Amino acid sequence: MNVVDTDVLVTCPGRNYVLVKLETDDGLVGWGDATLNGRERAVEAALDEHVLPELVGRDARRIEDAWQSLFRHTYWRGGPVLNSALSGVDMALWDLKGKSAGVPVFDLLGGRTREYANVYQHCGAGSVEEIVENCETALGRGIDHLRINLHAADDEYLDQRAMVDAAEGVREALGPDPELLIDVHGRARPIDAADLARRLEPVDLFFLEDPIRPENPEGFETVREGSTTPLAMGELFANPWEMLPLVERELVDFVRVDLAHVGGITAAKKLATVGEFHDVRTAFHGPPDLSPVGFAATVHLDLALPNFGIQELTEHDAIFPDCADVFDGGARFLEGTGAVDVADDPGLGIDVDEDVAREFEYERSHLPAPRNEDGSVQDW
Ligand code: KDG
Ligand code: MG
Repeated sequence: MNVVDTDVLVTCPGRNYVLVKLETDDGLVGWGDATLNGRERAVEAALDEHVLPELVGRDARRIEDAWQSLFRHTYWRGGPVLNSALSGVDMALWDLKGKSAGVPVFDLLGGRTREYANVYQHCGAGSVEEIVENCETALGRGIDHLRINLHAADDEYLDQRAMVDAAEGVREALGPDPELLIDVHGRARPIDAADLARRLEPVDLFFLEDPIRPENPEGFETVREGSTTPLAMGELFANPWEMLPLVERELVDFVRVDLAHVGGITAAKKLATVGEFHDVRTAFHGPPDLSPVGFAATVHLDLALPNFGIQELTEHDAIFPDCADVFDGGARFLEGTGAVDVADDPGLGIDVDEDVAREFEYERSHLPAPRNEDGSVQDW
């Protein structure tokens, strides 16, 4: 089962996705997701020029060996570009292994630990009334984990008083039952994040996500000491070792890494397993910039983990209808249950129509670039 051909496909059926394709000498095709929002072409070049040529002729069954080699033989290791490329390869190798064994990837990972993976939905909006309305729609579909971010106009920085007031308003309107989540997007300083987390305690959050920037994880000590609000972090880590101390030191309650950045199924599974021994659960990143291939890979891992916590939901076909023409299969929301599942098809259980994908050409895009009133840079 040697790799004989490789390709990287950048498609934009609503937004840009970077897909890795590996073909073996026994005629199998494996797909992986290497999308890095706003830097797609950099990953494409890394794959084309450096990563994929190294795979040709290799035994596709040796997933761990490929991971170690692609991570360590670069010498300059990690970083979002190289690790997104590695992540895409890793997913494609798991897809191939499942297809060759005739079993879904979750079976290769130890088999189901649950019948479905519960999800949370984004219900954020510009006012409490709109947030509550969105939450009620989600609750009507069986989703009882709700992200209630108050959105500022023009992506401006939001003061913490406004965030707390909004969260209190939403809790009051919805009552005690739904689980509520907030993503701070790394905008607070540790001492302010601790204050925010403490002031949010009466709202009884399921978790407060990315309270501080990723560059100085020691700041989590301050946040942790200041409050009992559960904490989540991980989407900005492209090197699994960046996440590790937060889990080992029990400074967070949820590992939120992105499988398309952290090193694929292989790296995310290892981090989740460390979490298992520390009572830390998973809440893997599942935004619209993760392709349906990456989302399927994430749900396969969710289903196999004993310490799965919650899965962020993206319904690609609903937000980007063209995705339905490019991707076939993958994870599906189970209407009325608040959960997602995958079919028992071999591998990741998702096909890509390459001809259609190529019709949706790459569109240059970048993430928002907010600034403070005085013109200085603010995190988005
Ligand atoms: O590309 C950036 C997005 O992935 C990010 O803004 C989404 O924070 C995010 C989340 O929690 O889904
Ligand atoms: Mg986030």
